[in-house]
Amino acid sequence: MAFKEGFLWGGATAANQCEGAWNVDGRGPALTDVTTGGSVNSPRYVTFVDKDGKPGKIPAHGGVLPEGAKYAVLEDELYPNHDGIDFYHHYKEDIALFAEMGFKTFRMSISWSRLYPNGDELEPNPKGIEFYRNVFTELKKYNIEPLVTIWHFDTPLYLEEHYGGWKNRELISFYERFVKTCFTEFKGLVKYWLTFNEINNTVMFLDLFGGKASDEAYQNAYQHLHHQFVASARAVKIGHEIDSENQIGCMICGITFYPLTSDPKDILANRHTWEQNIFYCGDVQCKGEYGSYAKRLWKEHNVNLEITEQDVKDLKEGTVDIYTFSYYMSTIVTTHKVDEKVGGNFSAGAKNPYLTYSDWGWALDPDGLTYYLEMIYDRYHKPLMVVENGLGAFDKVEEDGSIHDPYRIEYFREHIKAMDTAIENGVDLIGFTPWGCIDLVSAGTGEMRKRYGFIYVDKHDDGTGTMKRSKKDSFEWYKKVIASNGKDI
Ligand code: P53
Repeated sequence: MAFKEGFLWGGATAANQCEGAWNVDGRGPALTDVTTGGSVNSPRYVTFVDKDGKPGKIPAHGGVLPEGAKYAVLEDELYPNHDGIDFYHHYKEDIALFAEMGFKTFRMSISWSRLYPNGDELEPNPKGIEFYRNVFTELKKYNIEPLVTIWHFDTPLYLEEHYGGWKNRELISFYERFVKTCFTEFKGLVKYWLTFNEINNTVMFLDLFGGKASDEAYQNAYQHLHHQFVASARAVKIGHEIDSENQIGCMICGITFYPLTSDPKDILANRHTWEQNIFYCGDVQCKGEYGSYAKRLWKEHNVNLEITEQDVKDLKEGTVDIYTFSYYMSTIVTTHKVDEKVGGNFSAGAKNPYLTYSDWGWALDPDGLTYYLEMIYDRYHKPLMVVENGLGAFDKVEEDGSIHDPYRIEYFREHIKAMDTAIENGVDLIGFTPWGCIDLVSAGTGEMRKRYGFIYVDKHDDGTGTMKRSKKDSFEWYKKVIASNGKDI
């Protein structure tokens, strides 16, 4: 096995999906707090009251709030992110379990609205800072290096409502204030940072799943992204100024795209899909400027971006130190009509006859991970980290409390082999943090029953559960993998 000495084995989570304590110690709400639970067949909804005070809901992906409506928590709805798995009150117990598995690193995110409840305050909430300092100190106790995502889909709700979210340039300065606080307050405790989780989702999810988005939707998405690129670049600069030890990365939702046929039109469409969905963001964040194809993408949807001279300078000066990404699946691109679609959530494309699919319709494709790693390393020559990967599955608790999850072990075994191959082939891969190392709320469907963890949490979709933690079979297996630095899989 080719994993280097000091390879960062660990696990990954996000604040809004695990912390719970959504309104505790001065935390303000985020969009996820007005988002209901869904399932593979039914979407999550965002809830609101309209201008006449009548309750209503819109689909979380692609829904548009009616004129004059306000986001609201409704009485007869369930909001899984409100409780998460209550990491807020269980972090010591959870970190002890991570340490038992031998984690070298732990990926987590900071809830923006825990530090700045509305997002536009001048001073942070001391209780929020105290919580994260306690978590980082606890990790240090076990020599676990925190890997901190600054923004993981959870812009404070107030900024969404009063400023219109990221399509408003003002968000850049609020984010800047937030990151300055993070870098200053947690200096010496945290060295690895990611500026925006799966930044490319904003444009990738526009038309990946069947429908065609409007030009206006593209305009907003590209302007939103531009503001996040500038915010990210400024964060990199600020982070380096505050502590030259800081290693700051981008985070891309890594999907490997394949053409369905050898029709040159499919090959070209596939290349263009990589450009829009994957390279567009990585190129700006790694190379400091838009790719040559960006003009074509904007033209296709009549997009006119507002880009200032200062923006161009910031992008150039704020390139990331490392490239990180999530990897769950590959997807098929074609210009041809297809009979059989995959179904499931986030996977409406053509079915790949060479692959099998998870219960949520996600293609299981370890070779796609090797492909992605090799392709991206060759493009940027920056250290890479796979900061999410894993199998969302139904787990069964046996009468004696044990949980047998050989399917998860098998999944990871194949993906670890895929990483090993890429390293053998020259890729500088420095870390691996499987997603939801402890069960948590799914981002896509809001479910608890879509479980990823080595650690099981007794929490269910109807809101019941004791929050008790227990080890699945994969827990001991992963412990062995880490202890042998990836040799004993
Ligand atoms: P869930 C879609 C496709 C690939 C990754 O996803 C995605 C999504 C959005 O759901 O998100 C990442 O929970 C994301 C995590 C998320 C994880 O993948 O839908 O960074 O927050 O939980 C897994 O199964």
